[in-house]
Amino acid sequence: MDNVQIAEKLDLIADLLEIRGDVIYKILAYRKAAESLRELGRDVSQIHESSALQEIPGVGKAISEKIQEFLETGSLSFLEELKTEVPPSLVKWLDVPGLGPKRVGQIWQALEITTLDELQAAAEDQKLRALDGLGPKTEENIISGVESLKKRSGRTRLGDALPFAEEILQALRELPQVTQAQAGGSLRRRQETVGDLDLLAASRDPKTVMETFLNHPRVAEIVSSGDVKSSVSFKGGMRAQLWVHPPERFGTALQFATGAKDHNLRLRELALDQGYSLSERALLQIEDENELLFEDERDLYKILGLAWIPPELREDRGEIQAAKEGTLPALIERGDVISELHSHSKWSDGKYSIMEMALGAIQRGYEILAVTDHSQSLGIAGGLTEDDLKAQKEEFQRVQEELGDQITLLQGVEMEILADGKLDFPDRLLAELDIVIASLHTSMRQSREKATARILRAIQNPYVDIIGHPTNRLIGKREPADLDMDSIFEAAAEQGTALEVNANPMRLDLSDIYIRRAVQDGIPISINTDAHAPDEFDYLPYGLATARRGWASAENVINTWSKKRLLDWLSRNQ
Ligand code: DGT
Ligand code: CA
Ligand code: ZN
Repeated sequence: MDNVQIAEKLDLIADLLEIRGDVIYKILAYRKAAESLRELGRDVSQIHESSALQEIPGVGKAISEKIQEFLETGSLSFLEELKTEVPPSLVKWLDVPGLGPKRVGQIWQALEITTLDELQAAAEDQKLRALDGLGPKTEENIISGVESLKKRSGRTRLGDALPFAEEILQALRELPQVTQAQAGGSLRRRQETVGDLDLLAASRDPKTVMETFLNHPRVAEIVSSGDVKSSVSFKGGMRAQLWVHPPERFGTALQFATGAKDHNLRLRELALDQGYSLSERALLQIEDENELLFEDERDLYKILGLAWIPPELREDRGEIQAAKEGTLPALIERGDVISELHSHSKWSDGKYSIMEMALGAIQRGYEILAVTDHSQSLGIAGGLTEDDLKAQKEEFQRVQEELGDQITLLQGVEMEILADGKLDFPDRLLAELDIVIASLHTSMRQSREKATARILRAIQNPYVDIIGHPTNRLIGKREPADLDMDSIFEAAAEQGTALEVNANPMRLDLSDIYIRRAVQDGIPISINTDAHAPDEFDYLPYGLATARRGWASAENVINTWSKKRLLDWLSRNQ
């Protein structure tokens, strides 16, 4: 069992205790321990082997014994007993917006129902209003809550969906009958999660293409199949449809399937104004019913008088107007990025040396690499003390000497913003470092006021260059910290502190909407992979795509700035 699996079990215990109505401090203890385990950065079984479980923050005697039982037996008798008392399916109810543990316990005990479907049925049959404190309004909220929950679950993170789709598309591209194959939908728009894959292929022989698709070894079930459109679900649960179009219609079809729906609606209105009817198949001149076909979707946008709109912008957020006026931003591209400013080595919780990380960065064409290991208070993630930093500096100098002008290394730190708002290092020490990222990793459940004050204090420190993964959310796993983003943007704009777009596909933090706002407010953005190994430098495209969805150009992103400009900026307050 790894850290995340055990953390999930501890959270499950907390949920079940909460539904049962146990005292809150006991519940919080389990949650705190789960959070520590997730953020440990070290294998909990190793810690157990060196008998140091109780040194993990938030892990006392009782919880350490439970972790030990998990590690040694793979299960926990306490949890098994608890499950016989409180059905674990009730935990799903907690995800229904507005439904707290107390209510869950009340409904379960009064109506003796345990599943989400039963809950929905009870609300629809108006059985809840008979209970103490519940009324027709609660029933309505539960019905719509369960529906949105069912819609939400089953989405796949971009980082999983993209390589998967590429594998399927590659199999299609290898067919001689296929002239091109691409994904449309939310995947092509690089949304942070995707519902299903919308795949398109251009071919004059749709039958063969469909056959290859339906027989792909990853297909678990064929939902529907036809000559030009089929729908499947894959092992692991992802769903996809494939359309096969003749090459001369591919551009129009791809445009349609890319969406988003609201973008398409607006485009269709625009076409109508110009006397065209736009469909998935063609642009029809209404007057003479002449079909205009587009192999390349660029020509479709062109004939409508629009600049080609990058898919990441197609969300009906003003992009069609901008394309009409010729004011679309020149979005940032991979080739613009020359520095990586957030990475870890084995000095803290990374797995590779500074030299190995540097070689990985050189291989990927970077001019500058900052290695920013954790600071002392994240002790269990191997956080560095002042003395460690001194020793580390010597290693930086040695590696830099050896590598010469192949790359410029920056010694930095990813400094903890402590629970009470203090920073983990004094200014005197920060002033000596080349770059300082300040991040929040712990005490995520604080009030909005407290959590916001922590970030503000970091922004206002003149030595802090970047706020790392500002909301600390994990997509589908952990809600963002409750922050007053208005004050954070205001402070960052005033101080000129950069906000990070963390490219790890679990994070993508800031997210697109906030990036757009940072761009509008003139706040510097830094796109970083937070790599703990050289391979993880390859998360960059996810960060870039998210920044593009936020309308960011190269100019907005400090990782594109020349070495001189970046170094000047880093020493702006020294
Ligand atoms: P998803 O799968 O939930 O992540 O989101 P999308 O954007 O991939 O949406 P999906 O899979 O329902 O549909 C794929 C694309 O097909 C969508 O982005 C645009 C197009 N589309 C679907 N339904 C309609 C529609 O009713 N009208 C128009 N204009 N386009 C549609
Ligand atoms: Ca889709
Ligand atoms: Zn980091």
